[in-house]
Amino acid sequence: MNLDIFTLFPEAFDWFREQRPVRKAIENGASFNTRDYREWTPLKGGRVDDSPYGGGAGMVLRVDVVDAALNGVYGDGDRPRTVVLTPAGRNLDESLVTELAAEPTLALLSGRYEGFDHRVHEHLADDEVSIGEYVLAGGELPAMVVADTIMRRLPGALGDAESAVEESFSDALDGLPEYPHYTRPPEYRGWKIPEVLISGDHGKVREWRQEQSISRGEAREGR
Ligand code: 6GU
Repeated sequence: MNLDIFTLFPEAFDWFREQRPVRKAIENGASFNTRDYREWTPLKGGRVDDSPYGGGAGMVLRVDVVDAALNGVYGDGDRPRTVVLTPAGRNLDESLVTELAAEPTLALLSGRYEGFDHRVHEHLADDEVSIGEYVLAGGELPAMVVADTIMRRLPGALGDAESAVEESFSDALDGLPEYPHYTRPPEYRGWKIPEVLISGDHGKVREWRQEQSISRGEAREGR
């Protein structure tokens, strides 16, 4: 996976880039790049935005600027799957992550101001993705959320090869949330762990965990 994040704030990703799963994925052959729109802008003074036609508050990222950045990185050849981050997009979930993580290269377009000129959505992006139904001031946090979900799936990202298999919403759990975990001490301030976990009966433990996943799934649906 070559992940390219287009942004006005590349430095916002410095912390993310240093996180263990990301470093490990990179050591195992993935790449993670931030691409600054200003580096390729055809406009004077590093300008990237303009006021909206028809009036109104805020500034809009220009389509020629975004196109120039994509050309700058990918040249005249084929462009990779390109995702624009927008609260109006398709909600991110594990099935979309599976799809995106399978791409050889992925471009994430992150914006600020009032968003992108709509021609970016219409002509430059293949998908519009949201991370939930609320509005954030910019696309950097959503880009990191999308990047995190993808990078942790890549070879070598997680220490224990099994740790992403049986987790919340995975196929191994039939798309259900994960069961609860407990560790020592077995009792703290009178709060006990479920007996079954220290029974030594692996079949019973498996059964209990499955029941827990199912009832957590039902509780979520009731919300
Ligand atoms: Cl992708 N962008 C912004 N600005 N806000 C959001 C979002 C994206 N997803 C949820 N809220």
